[in-house]
Amino acid sequence: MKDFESSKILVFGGAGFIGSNFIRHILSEEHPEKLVNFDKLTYSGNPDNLREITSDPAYEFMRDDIADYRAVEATIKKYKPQYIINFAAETHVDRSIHVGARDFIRTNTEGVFNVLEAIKNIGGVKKFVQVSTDEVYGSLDLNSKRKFKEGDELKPNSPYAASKASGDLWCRAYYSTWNTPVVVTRCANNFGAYQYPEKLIPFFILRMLTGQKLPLYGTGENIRDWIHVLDHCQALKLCLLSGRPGDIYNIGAGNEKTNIEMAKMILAHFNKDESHIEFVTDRPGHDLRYGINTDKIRTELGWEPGYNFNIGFSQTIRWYIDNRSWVEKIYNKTDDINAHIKNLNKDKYKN
Ligand code: NAD
Ligand code: TDX
Repeated sequence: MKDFESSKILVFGGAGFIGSNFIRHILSEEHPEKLVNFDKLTYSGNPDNLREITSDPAYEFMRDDIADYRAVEATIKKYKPQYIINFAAETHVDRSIHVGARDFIRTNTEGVFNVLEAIKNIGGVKKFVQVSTDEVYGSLDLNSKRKFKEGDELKPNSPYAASKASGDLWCRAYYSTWNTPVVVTRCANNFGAYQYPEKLIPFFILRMLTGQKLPLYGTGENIRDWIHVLDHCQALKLCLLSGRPGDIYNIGAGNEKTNIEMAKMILAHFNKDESHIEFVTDRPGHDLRYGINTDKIRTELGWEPGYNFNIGFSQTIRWYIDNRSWVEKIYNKTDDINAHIKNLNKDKYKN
C-alpha cells in the first residue's frame, strides 16, 4: 500500500501476541520508512516474538510505559509518526478478576488517554487506531442469533472489559471534541502463533504437551467467535489506512465455537479422549457468548478473512509443537496460572 512506504508508524504494545504479528506483517509487506515499537515488556511482552526482525534498519524498539504521559509525548515528538496503532494492554480477563484491576485501568484506560492527549497537543498524525475488543459489548444469549453491531450499547462485564470500554469512550470524546483522527476496532477472540499461554488455545496446548488435563470453566458451553490473528492484522492495516476517523469497526471471521468444541479439537489433535477434560469452578461474571457482525468493515473497507478455521487452527497447534523452545522459555512464567487453575479445582487436587 503506497501510503505506508514513506511513512513512519508508531506501534504501542508491539511485543505481545497481536502486535508482534502486526509488526512482522507490516515490515514484510509495506516497507515503511520507520516502525517504532514502544512496549513496556510486561509478562506478556516478549522480545523473542520479534527476534528475526530486530536487524531490519526500519525497525526500532523502545522499552517504555504508555501510562507515562511524558514518555508518550516525547516519543511522538521525536519520531513524528503519521500513523499510530495501540495494542498495549493488560489483556487477561482472569487476572483482572483474581489479581486486580489497577494495572488494567492504568494501561487500558489512562494509556489510551495519554496517546489521544499527545496527538492533540503535538499534531501531524494522520490516523490513530485503538485496538479494542468485542468484550466491551458484554454478553449475548447462548441460543440467540443476535450478533454485536458497532452501534450497540457498551455493557462490559469484566474489569478487563470495563477498562477497554473506557478507552473506547475516550476515543469518542477526543474525536467529538478535538477531531482527533481516531478509529476504534473491536475484534473477536484471536488465535495463532506467539500467543501467551494463559489464553485458552495455547494454554490447552501447553497442558497437553505437559501431560495435564484441560480445565473447562463452568459447563464449557460458553461460546467464543474465533479469528486467525493474521486476518485481524490485515483488517487493522486497512483501518489504519482507510478507516473513517471517529468510526468503529467490528472485526471477526464468524467462527463461533463452544469451549468444549475447542477442547475436543485439541484433544483429537493429541489423540486423547474426553477423560482429559476437567470441569472446574466457573469464572465470575463469565460472558456466555460473543458473536460479531462484520458487515461494515466488509462493505466499507473491502476486508474479508482469508483463513479457513480448521486449517488455521491445525497450523496453530503445529506451531506450538514445533516452537517448543519458545513455549519452554516462558513456561516457568506460567506457574501463577497453573496455581490459579489448581485453586479453582482444589476439591479434586488433594495433595
Ligand atoms: P498481549 O498481552 O499478548 O500483549 C500486550 C502487549 O502490551 C505486551 O507486549 C505488553 O508488554 C504491552 N504492554 C502492557 N502494558 C503496557 C504499558 N503500560 N506500556 C507499554 N506496553 C505495555 O495482548 P494481545 O492479545 O496481543 O492483545 C493486543 C490488543 O488487542 C489488546 O489491546 C487487546 O485488548 C486487544 N484484543 C485482543 C484479543 C485477543 O484475542 N487476544 C481480541 C480482541 C482485542
Ligand atoms: O483454562 C481455561 N478454561 C476455560 O474454560 C481458560 C484459560 C479459558 N477458558 C474459557 C474462558 C472463555 O470462555 O475459554 C474462553 C476463552 O478464554 P480466554 O482465552 O481467557 O479469552 P477471553 O476471556 O474470551 O478473552 C480474550 O478474548 C478477547 C482475550 O483474553 C481478550 O484480551 C480479548 O479482548
